[in-house]
Amino acid sequence: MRGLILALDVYDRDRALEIAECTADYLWAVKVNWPLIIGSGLKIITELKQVTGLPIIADLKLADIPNTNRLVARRVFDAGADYIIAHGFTGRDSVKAVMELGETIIVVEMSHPGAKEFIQPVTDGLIEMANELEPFGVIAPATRPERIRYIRSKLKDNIKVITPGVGAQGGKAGDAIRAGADYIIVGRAIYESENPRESAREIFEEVRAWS
Ligand code: OMP
Repeated sequence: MRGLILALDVYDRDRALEIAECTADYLWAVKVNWPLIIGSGLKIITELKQVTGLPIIADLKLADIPNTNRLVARRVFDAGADYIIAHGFTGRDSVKAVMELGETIIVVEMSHPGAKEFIQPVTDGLIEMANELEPFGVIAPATRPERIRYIRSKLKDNIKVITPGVGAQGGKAGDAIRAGADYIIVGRAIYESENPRESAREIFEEVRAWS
């Protein structure tokens, strides 16, 4: 199964709910990051679930000691998040603290240019950890389809590859899917569009065409 994830990086509650509702038909899940949590509070997770009926991914990129990761993750899962994104570079114990509470997605490489400085050199180790812990999925860059292909080739089949970087960051949904992505994350190309529903539909069709 392939699907589209909306990165709902707006501050405002009403706008977030409006965009999520009008695009929901084309989404597999809605991803909530710090901008929306800071702007609208943690309850936005519960509200988005009610309005869309879709899984909610809390993209907190947790990167702390196990106890702090646990304290944060517990409240976020309690609010209704179905998945939490955590960094892997903090080590197995920190990641396990999140995984013990719910479904987890581990960052093994990022989509921005700076990811080449420190994250890409340790991607192999992060993949190894993911294969051992078997999280729901890993984050890989849609801006570098060759890296998606590489990561997919090293990863156990039951671990999903989830790729941000389509649209505003220059990646293409079709390229990412052909390289092995299971899910495409798109933010600005949808929520900054004059017609978010139509933009979501177009990307959804592209994902479907290459699936
Ligand atoms: P747009 O660039 O607006 O499509 O948004 C991309 C979304 O994916 C944002 O919420 C980012 O925080 C997130 N993201 C990346 O862009 N790159 C990464 O390497 C990882 C993530 C993520 O974990 O979702």
